Amino acid sequence: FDRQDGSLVLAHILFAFAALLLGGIAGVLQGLVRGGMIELPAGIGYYQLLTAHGVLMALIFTTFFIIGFLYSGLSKTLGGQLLTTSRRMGWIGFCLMAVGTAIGTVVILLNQASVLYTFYAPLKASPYFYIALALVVVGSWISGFGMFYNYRYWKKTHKGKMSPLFSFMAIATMIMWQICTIGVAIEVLFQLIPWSFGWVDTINVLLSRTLFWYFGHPLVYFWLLPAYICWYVVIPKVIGGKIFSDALARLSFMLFIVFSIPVGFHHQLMEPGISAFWKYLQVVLTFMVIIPSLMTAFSLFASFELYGRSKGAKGLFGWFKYLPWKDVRFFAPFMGMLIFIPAGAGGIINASHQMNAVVHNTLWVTGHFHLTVATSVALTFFGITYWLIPAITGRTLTRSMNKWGIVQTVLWCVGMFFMSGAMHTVGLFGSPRRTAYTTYGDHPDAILWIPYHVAMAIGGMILFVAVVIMIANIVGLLRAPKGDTEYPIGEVSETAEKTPALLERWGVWIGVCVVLIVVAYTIPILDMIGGGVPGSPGYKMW
Ligand code: HAS
Repeated sequence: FDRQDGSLVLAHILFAFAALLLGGIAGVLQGLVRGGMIELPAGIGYYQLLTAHGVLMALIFTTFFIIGFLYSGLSKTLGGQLLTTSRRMGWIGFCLMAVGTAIGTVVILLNQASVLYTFYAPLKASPYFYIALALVVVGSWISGFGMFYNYRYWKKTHKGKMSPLFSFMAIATMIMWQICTIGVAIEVLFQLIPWSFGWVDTINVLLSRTLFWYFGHPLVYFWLLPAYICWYVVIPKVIGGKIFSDALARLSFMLFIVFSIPVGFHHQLMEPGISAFWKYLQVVLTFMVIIPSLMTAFSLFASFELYGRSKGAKGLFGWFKYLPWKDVRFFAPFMGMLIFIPAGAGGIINASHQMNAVVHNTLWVTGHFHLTVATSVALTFFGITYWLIPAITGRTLTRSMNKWGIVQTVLWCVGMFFMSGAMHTVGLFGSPRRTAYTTYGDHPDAILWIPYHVAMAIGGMILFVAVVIMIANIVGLLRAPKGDTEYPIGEVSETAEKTPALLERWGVWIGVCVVLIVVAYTIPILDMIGGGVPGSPGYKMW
């Protein structure tokens, strides 16, 4: 692996895990507070810690890890070395994001930004928190442009050729990211910053939430797609098999570009001010964005089965025992996949309007995203780390570190079982998300919830131990014996059909994406700017 590229990647990965550690400390503490097991000293607030936890884990850990991972794959698959300009842009992006993170973290720790990771108005933070967010977003854009620059150069110098699957997927992920972050950038620059500096007195809350969710839902796919890259491209190689179909993999990523953005209203189904018709339309589109995940599930099963059969497996699930269960590079992402089945089913429940009325703003939703991003995605990122760090530093994963990796994965799953299981269950009993410890004046319902909150805290403690082991594993990887570690990139199965050129015509797919965004958002946003839909959606006739 190119040494200069390796430094860029390593900086991102180490920064990501530093954020994970800090976010993990905040997470376990707020979990213990919520469970009524501790009280915070020195005037530290529950919401302050909850904000630090959400921002550092959901926004910072993910973004740094993803950009580092995508850069590594581009370096590997587009000729073994990044272009100098592209690498420089990666460093500029990294520095801006790091400065933004440092400012944001300080402001949160000073209790000047206890607005949670969604920073909904009318909760108001110090303007410097929003400036810090803007720096992170702008930094990620520069990194994204660096990737596009490298990719375009490759396409120009390889006329008529399909780009390598990893690089294609990385570019698709970043295109989605660049389009969706425009929403949050407008919210931050034109609404939150002027309002928090006091330049304007009021803020259009509904519009700000809408701009946030225009970004917020594709954000979850920005987390997911790099995990999918690992599942599609890396895992087949790790198990010794082949990628089932290049065309199917590319199609699923293009469908994510098309459908992942015009769906933000499914986070706002319970909000007045958006008429029922537009909510309905965006729920239909949400059901469309489930399709590429179902295609992914199909493709993964196919890869596993093809490999198993090539080894002589018989029957429907005979392939199961041929998978490399003792290899953490496979085991951690596989547990992520397995858990994504109930996690995704939970998402489909959330997206169904009537059921959303039951679960919205309850701990069920917190349970949902701890299975999706904090398990399926996080475990996959951990699995990647076990080969990525050795591959870029010229070291090897030892047997004992592999074993610790498996222990860490198992602990993560057990901790999440308690935490997310309790969240889902007590959410159905009505326990709200995002509240500090309270018995609501000893209300019988709230008393019933408490044992579940304690189970959540116990799960949180197990997860914290797993975070510490992960950090120790990373230190171990950095000091591992010198040697060569493979950067696993799978080959496509010989039986796969040829990939149609349409699947690399970016303009077509981005065009469809823009049309859908315009259709799904123009009228509702005009309504919001023009004073809103009169009455609540239930009273609207269309
Ligand atoms: Fe979600 C809320 C709907 C996926 C994250 N979601 C959230 C929030 C977050 C989040 C963070 O419609 C909270 C936001 C907040 O703070 O308010 N979500 C969905 C839907 C999907 C979905 C329809 N979410 C995700 C992913 C996330 C994520 C992915 C992070 C990475 N979500 C919602 C809705 C809300 C919501 C509403 C708002 C709730 C409210 O009221 O506030 C879909 O994309 C899910 C599709 C997934 C599948 C599963 C496919 C399975 C695969 C694995 C195959 C396994 C194999 C191994 C091969 C259909 C690919 C098997 C081996 C064996 C041996 C069996």
